[in-house]
Amino acid sequence: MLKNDKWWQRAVIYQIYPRSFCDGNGDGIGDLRGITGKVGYLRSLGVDAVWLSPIYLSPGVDNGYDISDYCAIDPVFGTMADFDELVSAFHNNGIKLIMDFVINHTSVEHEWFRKSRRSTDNPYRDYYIWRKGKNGGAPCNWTSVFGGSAWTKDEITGEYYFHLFTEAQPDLNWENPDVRKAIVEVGKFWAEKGVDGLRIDCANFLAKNCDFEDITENFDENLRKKFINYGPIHEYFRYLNEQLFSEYGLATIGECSRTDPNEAAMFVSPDRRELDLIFQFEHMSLEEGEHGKWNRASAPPERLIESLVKWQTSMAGRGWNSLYFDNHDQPRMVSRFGDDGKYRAESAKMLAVILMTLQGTPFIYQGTELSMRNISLKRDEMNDCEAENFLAENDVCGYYPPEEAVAIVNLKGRDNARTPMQWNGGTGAGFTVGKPWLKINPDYSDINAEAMIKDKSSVWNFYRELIAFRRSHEEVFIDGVFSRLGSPAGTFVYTRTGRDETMCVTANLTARTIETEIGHCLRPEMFNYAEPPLTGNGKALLRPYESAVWKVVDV
Ligand code: TEU
Ligand code: CA
Repeated sequence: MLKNDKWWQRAVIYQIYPRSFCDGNGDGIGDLRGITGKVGYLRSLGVDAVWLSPIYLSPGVDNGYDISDYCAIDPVFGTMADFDELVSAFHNNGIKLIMDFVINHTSVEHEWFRKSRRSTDNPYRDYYIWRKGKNGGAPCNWTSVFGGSAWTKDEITGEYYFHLFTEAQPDLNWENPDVRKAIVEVGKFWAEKGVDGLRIDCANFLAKNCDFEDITENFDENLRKKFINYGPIHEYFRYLNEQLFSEYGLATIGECSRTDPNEAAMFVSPDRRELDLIFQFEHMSLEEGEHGKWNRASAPPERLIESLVKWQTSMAGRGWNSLYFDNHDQPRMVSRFGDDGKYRAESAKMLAVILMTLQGTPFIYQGTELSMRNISLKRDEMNDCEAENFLAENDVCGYYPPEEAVAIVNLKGRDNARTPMQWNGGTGAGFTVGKPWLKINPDYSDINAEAMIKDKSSVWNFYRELIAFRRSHEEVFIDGVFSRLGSPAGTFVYTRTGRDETMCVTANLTARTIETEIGHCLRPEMFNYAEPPLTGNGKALLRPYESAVWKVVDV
């Protein structure tokens, strides 16, 4: 019997970015039938659930995170019949489905917004946030997450609407109970189609301080306080939980950037009946500087380790952690936290060991199981609206010389995660027979699923073994208490102590060989070099990016 026995606590979840996963009809864009064709692949990898990034009708300004109809499938991805087929294929293979629930904003093309903008007194006006301008400009000086003003003037009524993201993504007005009800109806629609869970986009941004006063000092910090984990946010989630999540037994994961463990517990403590999990961002924000994420810096491994330890210990007994090192908004994890050159395979496997053995629910982003890497794009090859906004702003403000800005986008930008999945070494990488919508990483001749599945020592096979290993030691990896042991900087050594067994994990996050204490009586179970780390006198010698899982055995 597990203490934490909910399906989403036991699951390994795989994220699919549909546009880049598999193209079923040769138009260069991934689609639903492409995904259905890969259910066998997911099953053999061993994942329990899939989180699907948006597939709803959308003009595609933010690749589907700008929705014009919540209850329709975008034709680029297929039809509702294709969706129903996908749900059955997943369920017949024991895979649950989590949909992206983008409820902070819609597209400007959504019917609600088209009605809303028509006049100041129409019934949909209050579905969005409209204000009169001030002194010939925007109602206040707040900026959007993607740069530029958070307000856009609409010619029809001469008023401004509020948007935390691009101007094509107007924010819904969550203060309006009709909006909350309408969103519950959307959720019900998908729940009735058999969906098992929701990943809630920008979950902690829904409530805003609608006084919209100018920010006069500490701009970034004070701006965040206006809409991150603001005021009534918890009321909204209790309402959604009562009306929707609990009603249909949906698992929920809220995307919550800039949230500390205490705030996190307010979302995920079971007694609060709000969300099951959140994606917190601390370990994704360690490198930020003056221009936010647009910064060359990388974080020293010790900072990453400290952040992981902080969340392991502070959430224990209070709420469940989600575990991830990348997603569709982040650079590739092996390029960011490992070494995507000489030690690509070793460092990808080392990160996988940590991902699969900390307490929480691990998320694998598509291609990470292949150790897919960042790509280097020229400015005109880029697609991401966030990068585009930053580069345009940089042209005006000159934060960086233009080539430097492009280099930074290549390090930190979201297109890195969105290049097509590399299925084989043939033309189009097995992703498409057409022209791919975004450049395929030229490394696909070596880094691809077909080659890696055949190679017993590949990153792919290591993921598969780790998932199976985790499952066969479920009690210790799910319920077991986490405890960090002292070890030299750049290494991460911890134990998980369960009812019947204790596991010890040793990981070297650097390219140096480092000796660390590990104690006696450890039996290597999983390791990322051909043989386990060299041990003697209670010490282990960890080669570059070497990691292992050890079982503590009786003397
Ligand atoms: O991201 C929300 C978010 O906070 C982003 O600013 C994220 O931190 C950023 O992309 C990282 O650089 C969600 C989605 O995951 C993202 O793909 C969407 O673009 C965004 O919402 C708007 O819907
Ligand atoms: Ca297609």
